[in-house]
Amino acid sequence: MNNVLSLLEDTKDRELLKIAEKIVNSERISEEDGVTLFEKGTLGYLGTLANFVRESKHGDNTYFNRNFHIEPTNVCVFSCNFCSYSKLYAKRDEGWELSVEQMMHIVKKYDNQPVTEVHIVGGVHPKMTLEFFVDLLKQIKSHRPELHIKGFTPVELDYMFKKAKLSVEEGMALLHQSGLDSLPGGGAEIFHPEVREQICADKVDANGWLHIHKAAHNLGMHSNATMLYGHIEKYWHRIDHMERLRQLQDETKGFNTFIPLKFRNKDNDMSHIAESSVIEDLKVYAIGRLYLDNFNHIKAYWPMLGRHNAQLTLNFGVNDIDGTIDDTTKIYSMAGSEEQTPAMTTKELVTLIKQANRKPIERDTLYKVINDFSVIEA
Ligand code: V47
Ligand code: SF4
Repeated sequence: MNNVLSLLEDTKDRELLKIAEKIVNSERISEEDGVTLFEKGTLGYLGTLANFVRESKHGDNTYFNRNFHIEPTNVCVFSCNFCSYSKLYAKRDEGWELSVEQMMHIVKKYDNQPVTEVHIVGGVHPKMTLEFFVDLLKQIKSHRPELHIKGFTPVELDYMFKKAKLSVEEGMALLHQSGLDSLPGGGAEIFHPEVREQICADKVDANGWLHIHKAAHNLGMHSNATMLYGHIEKYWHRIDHMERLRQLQDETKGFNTFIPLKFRNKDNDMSHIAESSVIEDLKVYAIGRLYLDNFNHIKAYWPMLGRHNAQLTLNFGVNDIDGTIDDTTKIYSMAGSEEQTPAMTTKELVTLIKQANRKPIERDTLYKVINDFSVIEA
């Protein structure tokens, strides 16, 4: 423990030293501390501390999951300014909308593949009702009962529950009974209304997002949380966002993973905003690790961040790296991620993790170990 502080002995700033002491003593840092970390923390300082926390929790274990994605539609009634889908509602003919049958065809394509999870997320199409998704969930479960279904953001859920005239609790219970196992982290963006009203004014607000995750947690489901950073938000908006997540996690313990998502600026209404630097990206991951002391896992989603930068994050608090099999999720390639090529193979991902001197561990959605690739060949 003292080793970590001695590594930081060149840090002259008293405030930063105090925060470092809190972290090595497992004391929670305050919102003010969080902002100070963004304002003054150097990459070396933040990396040392985030790595200390990461290794205390997980050693070198670096998790990944074999999953595939279904995007039911890219048409969306909402108009988030950062989204490269949103303009499609007016020109719906140019978008796609999959029938339950077409989605089942995708599920069946993976019949003989060792995937453990399907991640379902897309735009909000008025024709895709709660009933439609209940049918989809039931069909997936009857075809492949052990496949974990992680699906729908509170944006999609809020819309379908309201349309079905059900409360959040009733709607969540119905989906859970129909086969939905957990919720992904999307739709969170930045919670604070000062930012939210400028980037995604018309969709579910912070309280609505948190309410839906809480309802899922109360049913025993787990979920993830994201934060879309690197656009118009200030440091304190990021901390406010993480604070709201930390508070709900104290209450429910239902979150598995925090996933910072780097804003990409191609073909959307925020294209004039420059993307964040790699330095800033690494700081966000490290501070996420330090602030969210009650989250077990911090995940880098490489299709969005780029595989080389994702590899770097493994020294800045990240212990999970997502995206294998055919993860060519279109929302990212449309938004300008350089990762347009098909997914990394398991072997490539294992190599990437080993190059960072970490242990590649294949997990299921709930972090049960499936294969330890530090002792077997990929
Ligand atoms: O909520 C949209 C983001 C999210 C852009 O839980 C953009 O395991 C950057 O949440 N630049 C949806 N990001 C995806 C998501 C996710 C992804 C991977 C794993 C998990 C998980 C969740 O995508 C949206 C939004 O924040 N997004 N447009 C953009 N231009
Ligand atoms: Fe619709 Fe989601 Fe895009 Fe917003 S981010 S416009 S809710 S698909």
